[in-house]
Amino acid sequence: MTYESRKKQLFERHEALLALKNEPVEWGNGIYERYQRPILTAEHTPLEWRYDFSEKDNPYLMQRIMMNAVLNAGAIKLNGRYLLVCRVEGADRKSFFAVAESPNGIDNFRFWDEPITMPEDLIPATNVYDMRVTQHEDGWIYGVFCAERHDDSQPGNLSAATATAAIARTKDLVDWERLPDLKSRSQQRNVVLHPEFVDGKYAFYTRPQDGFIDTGSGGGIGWALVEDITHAEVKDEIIINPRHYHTIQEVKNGEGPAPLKTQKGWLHLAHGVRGTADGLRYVLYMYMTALNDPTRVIAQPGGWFLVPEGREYVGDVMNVAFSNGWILDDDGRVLIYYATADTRLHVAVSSLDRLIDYCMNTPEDGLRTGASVENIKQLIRKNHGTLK
Ligand code: M1P
Repeated sequence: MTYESRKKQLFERHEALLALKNEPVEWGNGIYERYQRPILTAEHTPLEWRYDFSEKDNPYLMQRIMMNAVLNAGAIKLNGRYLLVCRVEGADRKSFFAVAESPNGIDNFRFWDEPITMPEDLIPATNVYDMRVTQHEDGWIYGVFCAERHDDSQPGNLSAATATAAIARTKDLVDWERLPDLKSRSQQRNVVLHPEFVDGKYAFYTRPQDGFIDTGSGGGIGWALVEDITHAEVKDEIIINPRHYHTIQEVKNGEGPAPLKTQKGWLHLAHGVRGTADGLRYVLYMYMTALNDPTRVIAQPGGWFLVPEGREYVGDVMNVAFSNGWILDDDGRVLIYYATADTRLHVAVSSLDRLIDYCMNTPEDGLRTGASVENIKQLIRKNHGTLK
Protein backbone atom coordinates (compact mmCIF):
# COMPACT_ATOMS: atom_id res chain seq x y z
CA MET A 1 0.00 0.00 0.00
CA THR A 2 1.38 3.42 -0.87
CA TYR A 3 2.10 6.08 1.71
CA GLU A 4 -0.72 8.21 0.31
CA SER A 5 -3.32 5.44 0.48
CA ARG A 6 -2.33 4.53 4.05
CA LYS A 7 -2.58 8.17 5.04
CA LYS A 8 -6.00 8.42 3.37
CA GLN A 9 -7.23 5.36 5.27
CA LEU A 10 -5.90 6.74 8.52
CA PHE A 11 -7.93 9.92 8.06
CA GLU A 12 -11.03 8.00 7.00
CA ARG A 13 -10.89 5.77 10.06
CA HIS A 14 -10.36 8.75 12.34
CA GLU A 15 -13.26 10.64 10.76
CA ALA A 16 -15.49 7.57 11.16
CA LEU A 17 -14.63 7.49 14.89
CA LEU A 18 -15.38 11.20 15.38
CA ALA A 19 -18.68 10.94 13.48
CA LEU A 20 -20.05 8.00 15.53
CA LYS A 21 -23.44 8.66 17.06
CA ASN A 22 -23.82 7.97 20.75
CA GLU A 23 -26.97 6.28 22.03
CA PRO A 24 -28.30 6.17 25.58
CA VAL A 25 -28.14 2.92 27.52
CA GLU A 26 -31.67 1.69 28.23
CA TRP A 27 -32.96 0.93 31.70
CA GLY A 28 -30.64 2.83 33.98
CA ASN A 29 -31.44 3.93 37.52
CA GLY A 30 -33.97 6.65 36.57
CA ILE A 31 -31.63 9.31 37.94
CA TYR A 32 -29.59 9.77 34.76
CA GLU A 33 -28.95 8.06 31.43
CA ARG A 34 -25.51 6.75 30.60
CA TYR A 35 -24.35 6.54 26.98
CA GLN A 36 -23.02 3.53 25.13
CA ARG A 37 -19.66 4.92 24.05
CA PRO A 38 -17.05 7.09 25.67
CA ILE A 39 -17.25 10.57 24.17
CA LEU A 40 -13.49 11.16 24.03
CA THR A 41 -10.44 8.90 24.15
CA ALA A 42 -6.78 9.24 23.18
CA GLU A 43 -7.84 8.02 19.71
CA HIS A 44 -10.03 11.09 19.27
CA THR A 45 -7.08 13.49 19.44
CA PRO A 46 -6.25 15.05 16.06
CA LEU A 47 -3.94 13.07 13.81
CA GLU A 48 -1.86 16.21 13.25
CA TRP A 49 -0.90 16.13 16.95
CA ARG A 50 0.52 12.64 16.57
CA TYR A 51 1.84 12.09 13.04
CA ASP A 52 4.38 13.86 10.87
CA PHE A 53 2.67 13.79 7.48
CA SER A 54 5.81 14.39 5.45
CA GLU A 55 6.55 11.20 3.52
CA LYS A 56 10.19 12.21 3.30
CA ASP A 57 10.58 12.69 7.08
CA ASN A 58 8.22 9.93 8.22
CA PRO A 59 8.18 7.24 5.50
CA TYR A 60 6.82 4.57 7.90
CA LEU A 61 3.88 6.78 8.87
CA MET A 62 4.72 6.35 12.54
CA GLN A 63 3.13 8.23 15.40
CA ARG A 64 5.81 10.69 16.48
CA ILE A 65 3.96 11.79 19.61
CA MET A 66 1.60 9.30 21.19
CA MET A 67 -1.40 10.15 23.37
CA ASN A 68 -2.35 8.16 26.44
CA ALA A 69 -5.70 9.40 27.70
CA VAL A 70 -8.42 12.04 27.62
CA LEU A 71 -10.05 12.52 31.00
CA ASN A 72 -11.25 14.90 33.71
CA ALA A 73 -12.71 17.77 31.67
CA GLY A 74 -14.09 21.11 32.76
CA ALA A 75 -17.23 22.05 30.83
CA ILE A 76 -19.04 25.17 29.70
CA LYS A 77 -21.76 26.14 27.22
CA LEU A 78 -20.54 29.35 25.66
CA ASN A 79 -22.44 31.26 22.97
CA GLY A 80 -24.47 28.12 22.27
CA ARG A 81 -21.38 25.90 21.92
CA TYR A 82 -20.76 22.81 24.07
CA LEU A 83 -17.10 23.02 25.10
CA LEU A 84 -14.95 20.74 27.20
CA VAL A 85 -11.57 21.78 28.57
CA CYS A 86 -10.09 18.31 28.60
CA ARG A 87 -7.13 16.94 30.44
CA VAL A 88 -5.18 15.24 27.67
CA GLU A 89 -2.29 13.06 28.78
CA GLY A 90 0.54 12.22 26.43
CA ALA A 91 2.57 9.01 26.44
CA ASP A 92 5.19 11.01 28.38
CA ARG A 93 2.76 11.29 31.34
CA LYS A 94 2.44 15.06 30.93
CA SER A 95 -1.10 16.40 30.97
CA PHE A 96 -2.19 19.50 29.11
CA PHE A 97 -5.47 21.24 28.40
CA ALA A 98 -7.27 21.11 25.07
CA VAL A 99 -10.77 22.22 24.10
CA ALA A 100 -13.14 19.77 22.41
CA GLU A 101 -16.43 20.97 20.91
CA SER A 102 -19.64 19.11 20.12
CA PRO A 103 -22.82 20.24 18.33
CA ASN A 104 -25.05 18.72 21.02
CA GLY A 105 -22.90 17.94 24.09
CA ILE A 106 -23.36 14.19 23.56
CA ASP A 107 -21.35 13.12 20.54
CA ASN A 108 -19.21 14.25 17.59
CA PHE A 109 -16.71 15.97 19.87
CA ARG A 110 -13.76 17.42 17.95
CA PHE A 111 -10.67 19.01 19.39
CA TRP A 112 -9.78 22.52 18.39
CA ASP A 113 -6.66 22.66 16.21
CA GLU A 114 -4.12 23.26 18.96
CA PRO A 115 -3.96 22.55 22.70
CA ILE A 116 -4.25 25.50 25.08
CA THR A 117 -1.05 27.43 25.72
CA MET A 118 -1.31 28.00 29.45
CA PRO A 119 1.02 30.72 30.77
CA GLU A 120 3.17 29.69 33.73
CA ASP A 121 3.25 31.06 37.27
CA LEU A 122 6.64 32.21 38.65
CA ILE A 123 7.76 28.62 39.23
CA PRO A 124 6.74 26.58 36.18
CA ALA A 125 4.67 23.48 36.94
CA THR A 126 5.84 20.00 35.94
CA ASN A 127 2.27 18.91 35.29
CA VAL A 128 -1.18 20.51 35.19
CA TYR A 129 -4.58 18.84 35.29
CA ASP A 130 -8.29 18.74 36.19
CA MET A 131 -9.50 22.22 35.35
CA ARG A 132 -12.74 23.42 36.91
CA VAL A 133 -14.31 26.07 34.67
CA THR A 134 -16.37 28.73 36.43
CA GLN A 135 -18.32 31.46 34.65
CA HIS A 136 -18.08 34.05 37.40
CA GLU A 137 -20.45 36.96 37.93
CA ASP A 138 -17.44 39.29 37.62
CA GLY A 139 -17.55 38.62 33.85
CA TRP A 140 -14.49 36.35 33.57
CA ILE A 141 -14.36 32.63 32.91
CA TYR A 142 -11.95 31.15 35.45
CA GLY A 143 -10.03 27.92 35.19
CA VAL A 144 -8.78 26.54 38.50
CA PHE A 145 -6.55 23.49 38.16
CA CYS A 146 -3.87 21.48 39.91
CA ALA A 147 -0.25 22.49 39.35
CA GLU A 148 2.16 19.76 40.35
CA ARG A 149 5.85 20.31 41.05
CA HIS A 150 8.63 18.23 42.52
CA ASP A 151 8.96 18.82 46.26
CA ASP A 152 12.50 20.14 46.35
CA SER A 153 12.54 20.02 50.16
CA GLN A 154 13.01 16.23 49.67
CA PRO A 155 15.86 16.12 47.14
CA GLY A 156 16.49 12.38 47.59
CA ASN A 157 12.89 11.43 46.91
CA LEU A 158 12.08 11.41 43.20
CA SER A 159 8.38 10.86 43.85
CA ALA A 160 7.94 13.72 46.34
CA ALA A 161 5.57 16.27 44.83
CA THR A 162 3.44 19.25 45.79
CA ALA A 163 -0.10 20.03 44.66
CA THR A 164 -1.17 23.66 44.38
CA ALA A 165 -4.31 25.28 43.00
CA ALA A 166 -3.47 27.30 39.90
CA ILE A 167 -5.77 30.06 38.65
CA ALA A 168 -6.18 31.44 35.14
CA ARG A 169 -8.91 33.44 33.43
CA THR A 170 -10.16 33.95 29.92
CA LYS A 171 -13.08 35.27 27.88
CA ASP A 172 -12.91 32.74 25.06
CA LEU A 173 -10.92 29.65 26.23
CA VAL A 174 -8.25 30.64 23.67
CA ASP A 175 -6.24 33.38 25.40
CA TRP A 176 -5.58 32.82 29.08
CA GLU A 177 -4.27 35.19 31.73
CA ARG A 178 -2.46 33.30 34.46
CA LEU A 179 -2.91 34.65 37.98
CA PRO A 180 -0.65 33.69 40.90
CA ASP A 181 -1.35 30.25 42.36
CA LEU A 182 -3.62 30.11 45.40
CA LYS A 183 -1.55 30.56 48.56
CA SER A 184 -2.43 28.08 51.27
CA ARG A 185 -0.79 26.61 54.38
CA SER A 186 -1.53 23.09 53.13
CA GLN A 187 -1.27 21.47 49.75
CA GLN A 188 -4.45 21.80 47.71
CA ARG A 189 -6.09 19.83 44.90
CA ASN A 190 -9.68 19.84 43.61
CA VAL A 191 -10.09 23.55 44.29
CA VAL A 192 -13.15 25.12 42.64
CA LEU A 193 -14.30 28.73 42.33
CA HIS A 194 -17.91 29.42 43.36
CA PRO A 195 -19.71 31.34 40.56
CA GLU A 196 -20.99 34.21 42.72
CA PHE A 197 -19.46 36.66 45.18
CA VAL A 198 -20.20 35.81 48.81
CA ASP A 199 -20.08 38.77 51.20
CA GLY A 200 -18.44 40.66 48.34
CA LYS A 201 -15.59 38.14 48.13
CA TYR A 202 -14.50 35.34 45.84
CA ALA A 203 -15.34 31.96 47.36
CA PHE A 204 -13.35 28.78 46.84
CA TYR A 205 -14.17 25.15 47.55
CA THR A 206 -10.86 23.77 48.77
CA ARG A 207 -9.43 20.35 49.63
CA PRO A 208 -6.67 20.75 52.18
CA GLN A 209 -4.25 17.84 52.23
CA ASP A 210 -1.16 17.06 54.30
CA GLY A 211 0.76 15.47 51.44
CA PHE A 212 0.56 15.08 47.69
CA ILE A 213 -1.63 11.97 47.89
CA ASP A 214 -2.81 11.77 51.50
CA THR A 215 -5.36 14.23 52.76
CA GLY A 216 -4.21 13.27 56.27
CA SER A 217 -5.64 15.78 58.71
CA GLY A 218 -7.50 17.58 55.89
CA GLY A 219 -11.07 16.90 56.95
CA GLY A 220 -12.88 17.07 53.62
CA ILE A 221 -14.18 19.68 51.21
CA GLY A 222 -13.33 23.11 52.58
CA TRP A 223 -14.42 26.69 51.92
CA ALA A 224 -12.44 29.90 51.96
CA LEU A 225 -13.23 33.51 51.06
CA VAL A 226 -10.70 35.55 49.14
CA GLU A 227 -10.74 39.30 48.67
CA ASP A 228 -8.37 39.68 45.75
CA ILE A 229 -8.38 36.95 43.12
CA THR A 230 -5.20 38.36 41.60
CA HIS A 231 -3.40 37.51 44.88
CA ALA A 232 -5.59 34.75 46.21
CA GLU A 233 -4.77 33.37 49.64
CA VAL A 234 -6.58 30.91 51.89
CA LYS A 235 -6.61 32.49 55.33
CA ASP A 236 -9.64 31.12 57.14
CA GLU A 237 -10.74 27.72 55.89
CA ILE A 238 -13.71 25.74 57.19
CA ILE A 239 -14.73 22.18 56.29
CA ILE A 240 -18.23 22.15 54.80
CA ASN A 241 -18.49 18.54 53.60
CA PRO A 242 -16.48 16.25 55.86
CA ARG A 243 -15.14 12.76 55.39
CA HIS A 244 -16.72 10.01 57.52
CA TYR A 245 -15.69 6.59 58.73
CA HIS A 246 -17.11 3.72 56.70
CA THR A 247 -18.62 5.80 53.93
CA ILE A 248 -17.78 6.26 50.26
CA GLN A 249 -15.78 9.32 51.29
CA GLU A 250 -13.77 7.89 54.14
CA VAL A 251 -10.28 8.41 52.72
CA LYS A 252 -10.77 11.54 50.62
CA ASN A 253 -13.36 13.65 48.86
CA GLY A 254 -13.22 16.63 46.54
CA GLU A 255 -15.57 19.09 44.89
CA GLY A 256 -16.35 18.30 41.24
CA PRO A 257 -17.49 21.10 38.92
CA ALA A 258 -18.68 24.48 40.20
CA PRO A 259 -22.12 23.96 41.79
CA LEU A 260 -25.34 24.75 39.90
CA LYS A 261 -27.74 27.31 41.31
CA THR A 262 -31.30 25.99 41.62
CA GLN A 263 -34.44 27.30 43.29
CA LYS A 264 -33.96 24.75 46.09
CA GLY A 265 -30.28 25.36 46.75
CA TRP A 266 -26.81 24.89 45.29
CA LEU A 267 -26.43 21.51 43.63
CA HIS A 268 -23.02 19.89 44.06
CA LEU A 269 -21.28 16.97 42.41
CA ALA A 270 -18.20 15.60 44.16
CA HIS A 271 -15.99 12.54 44.33
CA GLY A 272 -15.49 10.29 47.32
CA VAL A 273 -12.66 7.86 47.87
CA ARG A 274 -12.51 4.73 50.03
CA GLY A 275 -9.84 2.13 50.52
CA THR A 276 -10.30 -1.48 49.43
CA ALA A 277 -8.06 -4.57 49.47
CA ASP A 278 -7.51 -3.74 45.79
CA GLY A 279 -6.58 -0.07 46.24
CA LEU A 280 -8.63 3.10 46.24
CA ARG A 281 -12.16 3.30 44.84
CA TYR A 282 -13.25 6.68 43.43
CA VAL A 283 -16.99 7.26 43.06
CA LEU A 284 -19.21 10.30 42.47
CA TYR A 285 -21.73 11.61 44.97
CA MET A 286 -24.01 14.65 45.28
CA TYR A 287 -25.07 17.11 47.94
CA MET A 288 -26.96 20.40 48.17
CA THR A 289 -26.23 23.56 50.13
CA ALA A 290 -28.47 26.48 51.14
CA LEU A 291 -28.94 29.28 48.62
CA ASN A 292 -28.32 31.96 51.22
CA ASP A 293 -25.42 30.07 52.79
CA PRO A 294 -23.45 27.82 50.42
CA THR A 295 -21.50 26.42 53.40
CA ARG A 296 -24.61 24.80 54.94
CA VAL A 297 -25.41 21.32 53.64
CA ILE A 298 -29.19 20.87 53.33
CA ALA A 299 -29.27 17.46 51.65
CA GLN A 300 -26.87 14.64 51.00
CA PRO A 301 -28.10 11.35 49.57
CA GLY A 302 -26.39 8.36 51.16
CA GLY A 303 -23.85 6.45 49.10
CA TRP A 304 -22.65 6.93 45.58
CA PHE A 305 -24.38 8.58 42.65
CA LEU A 306 -22.28 7.09 39.86
CA VAL A 307 -19.57 4.41 39.77
CA PRO A 308 -17.58 2.84 36.93
CA GLU A 309 -19.56 0.04 35.26
CA GLY A 310 -18.39 -2.92 33.17
CA ARG A 311 -15.51 -1.95 30.87
CA GLU A 312 -15.32 1.45 32.56
CA TYR A 313 -13.50 -0.17 35.49
CA VAL A 314 -10.48 -1.00 33.38
CA GLY A 315 -7.76 1.46 32.48
CA ASP A 316 -4.69 3.21 33.81
CA VAL A 317 -6.09 3.63 37.32
CA MET A 318 -8.73 0.97 37.93
CA ASN A 319 -11.96 1.61 39.82
CA VAL A 320 -12.08 5.37 39.30
CA ALA A 321 -15.00 7.61 38.35
CA PHE A 322 -14.13 11.30 38.44
CA SER A 323 -15.96 14.43 37.32
CA ASN A 324 -15.02 18.09 37.18
CA GLY A 325 -17.41 19.30 34.48
CA TRP A 326 -21.12 19.58 33.83
CA ILE A 327 -23.39 21.78 31.74
CA LEU A 328 -26.88 22.97 32.67
CA ASP A 329 -28.59 23.36 29.31
CA ASP A 330 -31.33 25.85 28.43
CA ASP A 331 -34.00 23.13 28.56
CA GLY A 332 -33.05 22.02 32.10
CA ARG A 333 -30.98 19.04 30.92
CA VAL A 334 -27.80 18.47 32.88
CA LEU A 335 -24.91 16.97 30.93
CA ILE A 336 -22.53 15.30 33.37
CA TYR A 337 -19.05 14.65 32.03
CA TYR A 338 -17.18 11.95 33.90
CA ALA A 339 -13.98 10.04 33.30
CA THR A 340 -13.34 6.42 34.16
CA ALA A 341 -10.10 4.70 35.17
CA ASP A 342 -8.23 7.95 34.40
CA THR A 343 -8.42 6.86 30.75
CA ARG A 344 -11.45 8.15 28.85
CA LEU A 345 -14.38 10.54 29.08
CA HIS A 346 -18.12 9.80 29.11
CA VAL A 347 -21.38 11.70 29.38
CA ALA A 348 -24.45 10.95 31.50
CA VAL A 349 -27.61 13.01 31.08
CA SER A 350 -30.13 14.03 33.70
CA SER A 351 -32.18 17.14 34.47
CA LEU A 352 -32.13 19.74 37.19
CA ASP A 353 -35.51 18.50 38.47
CA ARG A 354 -34.39 14.88 38.62
CA LEU A 355 -31.13 15.72 40.39
CA ILE A 356 -32.90 17.87 42.98
CA ASP A 357 -35.45 15.08 43.51
CA TYR A 358 -32.56 12.60 43.92
CA CYS A 359 -30.87 14.82 46.50
CA MET A 360 -34.01 15.64 48.46
CA ASN A 361 -35.60 12.18 48.51
CA THR A 362 -32.76 9.68 48.78
CA PRO A 363 -32.17 8.67 52.41
CA GLU A 364 -29.01 10.00 54.00
CA ASP A 365 -26.26 7.66 55.09
CA GLY A 366 -27.13 6.91 58.72
CA LEU A 367 -23.49 5.85 59.25
CA ARG A 368 -24.55 2.46 60.71
CA THR A 369 -25.88 -0.78 59.23
CA GLY A 370 -28.92 -0.54 61.50
CA ALA A 371 -29.85 2.82 60.01
CA SER A 372 -29.46 1.48 56.45
CA VAL A 373 -31.76 -1.47 57.21
CA GLU A 374 -34.30 0.94 58.73
CA ASN A 375 -34.29 2.99 55.48
CA ILE A 376 -34.97 -0.15 53.43
CA LYS A 377 -37.79 -1.25 55.76
CA GLN A 378 -39.41 2.19 55.56
CA LEU A 379 -39.41 1.96 51.76
CA ILE A 380 -40.87 -1.56 51.79
CA ARG A 381 -43.63 -0.50 54.17
CA LYS A 382 -44.40 2.57 52.09
CA ASN A 383 -44.74 0.35 49.02
CA HIS A 384 -46.95 -2.06 50.97
CA GLY A 385 -49.06 0.76 52.37
CA THR A 386 -48.19 -0.25 55.94
CA LEU A 387 -45.98 2.72 56.86
CA LYS A 388 -47.17 4.27 60.16
O1 M1P B 1 -6.52 8.79 40.11
C1 M1P B 1 -7.77 9.24 40.52
C2 M1P B 1 -7.79 10.76 40.72
O2 M1P B 1 -6.82 11.09 41.70
C3 M1P B 1 -6.74 12.45 42.07
O3 M1P B 1 -7.84 12.83 42.85
P1 M1P B 1 -7.64 13.10 44.44
O4 M1P B 1 -6.82 14.31 44.53
O5 M1P B 1 -8.98 13.25 45.04
O6 M1P B 1 -6.92 11.87 44.96
C4 M1P B 1 -6.61 13.39 40.91
O7 M1P B 1 -5.29 13.39 40.52
C5 M1P B 1 -7.44 13.00 39.70
O8 M1P B 1 -6.91 13.61 38.56
C6 M1P B 1 -7.49 11.50 39.44
O9 M1P B 1 -8.50 11.24 38.48
